[in-house]
Formats: sequence, C-alpha cells, structure tokens
Amino acid sequence: MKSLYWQTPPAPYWKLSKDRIGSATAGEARLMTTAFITGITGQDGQYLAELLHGKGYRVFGLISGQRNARAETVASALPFVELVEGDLQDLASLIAALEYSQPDEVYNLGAISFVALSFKQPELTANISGLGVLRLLEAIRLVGGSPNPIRFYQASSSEMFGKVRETPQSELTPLHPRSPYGSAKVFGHHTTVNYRESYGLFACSGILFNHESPRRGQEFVTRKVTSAVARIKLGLQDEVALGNLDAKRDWGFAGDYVQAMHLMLQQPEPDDFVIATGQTHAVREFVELAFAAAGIDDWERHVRIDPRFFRPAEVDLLVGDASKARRVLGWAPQMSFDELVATMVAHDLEVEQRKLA
Ligand code: G4F
Repeated sequence: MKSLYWQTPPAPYWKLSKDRIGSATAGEARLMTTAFITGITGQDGQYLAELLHGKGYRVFGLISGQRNARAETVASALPFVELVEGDLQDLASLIAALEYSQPDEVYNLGAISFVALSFKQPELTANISGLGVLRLLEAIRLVGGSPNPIRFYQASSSEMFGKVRETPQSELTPLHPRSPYGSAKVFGHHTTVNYRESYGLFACSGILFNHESPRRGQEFVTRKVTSAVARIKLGLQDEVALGNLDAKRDWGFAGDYVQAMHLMLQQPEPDDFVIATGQTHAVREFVELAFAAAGIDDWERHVRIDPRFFRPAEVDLLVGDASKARRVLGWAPQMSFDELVATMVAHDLEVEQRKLA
C-alpha cells in the first residue's frame, strides 16, 4: 500500500518521469481516466472497481485505519486497485489522497452502511456517512480548483425516504428518514446538491434502493439468510434468528447498480437519479424463496423471531420509480429477484461445501 504521510505532496502522476506508474507506462497513464473510490472494501466498491478497470480506468481506493485487514482482501481480489491511505473523518488526509491520485471521477461509497449499527453509534454514523460527504466535497473543491474537472458521485440511499410519503418513491418524493443512518444520508444528499449549485461541481447523487450479491456482508438480512440456509441445508446449524419479516424492500443486484453510478458521471449535466427495480418483496418472501432454492420447504421450522433484530423505528415499505434513470441514462436492472436469491444461495452452498472439503 502506498503511504502518504511521510512524503512531500507528489507531482501529479502525468508529470512523473518514471517509466512505469502502477501497471501502466507514463504515456499510457496520461491517457487513462482515473477513478478514486471510497468504500473500496465493500460490495459496491469491488463491483465498481472491476467495472471501471474493465473500461480501462486507473483505479485508486481509499483505505482507512491501521493494519486494515480488509485491505489485504482487496489487494488480493483486486490487484489492479492502487490503495491510498485516508479517512472520511479527516479532511487533510482526503486532500492528500486526491492530490496524490489526481482523479477524473470520485465515487463516494464509504459509509457506516448498516442501519441497525447506526442506532448504536449515531455520532460515528453522522460523522462518516454525513460529514464525510462534506469533507470529500471540500477536498474536491480545494484540489480541483475552478473550473473543477473532478466529477463526483454520492451514494445516496432509499433509506432517506423512511416513512414514505408516496409509493413508488422517485427523485421528487419528500424525505423522512427513520434512522441515524438515514438522517446522515439526507445530509450528504443535500450537501451534494448544494455543492453542485454553489460551486458548479459536477456532483451527482444516486438514490440506490437495496442491492445485494454474494459479496454482501452477512450483517444484512439477505446474506444473513442465504448463508444460514446453506448451513442448515448441510446440517451445520438448525435455525436462524431474524427480526421483522414484514418489512418490504426493492431488492436488485449490486453488479447492475454500479453501472448506473458510472453512467451518471458520463452525462453532459450532473443530476440525481433513483436506481431501483420497481418491485417490492417482504423479507418473509426472501426467506421463503431462499429456503426453497436449497430444496427446503418447511422454512418456518428453521426461523426464530428474535426481538434483538427489531429496530427502534422501521422503514416499512420501499419501492422505487427508476423511470428517470431508464429515460436519461438508458439504465435498467438485468437480474430478477428470483435469480438474485438463487445466485446468493448457490454461492453460499459452495462456500460452506468448500469449508467442509
Ligand atoms: O438488510 P438490511 O439490514 O438493509 P436495510 O436496513 O434496508 O439497509 C440497506 O439498504 C439501504 C438502501 O435502502 C442502504 F442504504 C443501507 O446501507 C443498507 O444497504 O435490512 C432489511 C430489512 C429491514 O427492514 C430489517 O428490519 O430486513 C429487516 N430484518 C429482519 N430481520 C433484518 C433482520 N435485517 C437484518 N440486517 N438482520 C435481521 O436479522
């Protein structure tokens, strides 16, 4: 990993005289579009890095903390990503990271993204998921100058709709967050719009509805369920403890959703877009389908309701209207709900079987 703190600010990479920079020659690097991704260790960061690398981008990823264990995972899974140290809680480190990487596009996917955790650590959540957006925008404003060539993507969230005022939810639906996470995301969303309007930054917000994959963390309900289903199928455990099965979510595939992020930054004008499938399912349906995908019909026998997994305030129903994204970006989700559940269950069965072998 490259360390920034004991160096004087380096010259932008296109001014370096070295023969090779990362995996590219100096000449090649000059022609490559450069992306800078926060949240590189997460599901979305990894899919986005792969997408951009496939398009010929040079990709930098922000890594925080001391001996961050997940940095090693990224380094082996995504060897083309150039990791730079920095933290969304530390403006100076963001300025240094942007000066070092000289990005054309910045994708802010870093956040405390687990809603349940945000109730337990609300101040940390506000600091990283809310103020972190402000710090990154300030860093872009200071490093990019005026006119500012850096394009910015903010990972806004359907959690901002919270206690929904209308269904389906669109870019114009009023916001009513129901968690510290949702409130922090509202701040980040409005701040992004404000920097666009105040400083003319090319700043976009993607209001993404839930998006899942085999790379999803096991704290989220979908992966928690598919992982448990695999273990139950193989006789490694008998039940899974869950909270509210009645909540409804609009679940899509993360690999489809990162394409929308990239498309937003290729438009002639910056704007905000809802990204969703337009279909909603109860958690109960996800659970039933996941068990069925593993050939288990009596799912209720394996599910225990545990009050610990209920939240102080719940978002009961989310379903997005992504017609603007379809019209302007030409974006549409590719993977169906059934396919998503089946893919995640198949992946987790493979993971558990590999552990047994
Ligand atoms: O999987 P979840 O934890 O995702 P949630 O809260 O909808 O948030 C996710 O999607 C947002 C987009 O709207 C993102 F912004 C956010 O970062 C995150 O990716 O919970 C989904 C639903 C909730 O209603 C929850 O109460 O599942 C319910 N649930 C029921 N039992 C559970 C459980 N959730 C979790 N995590 N664990 C349970 O045992």
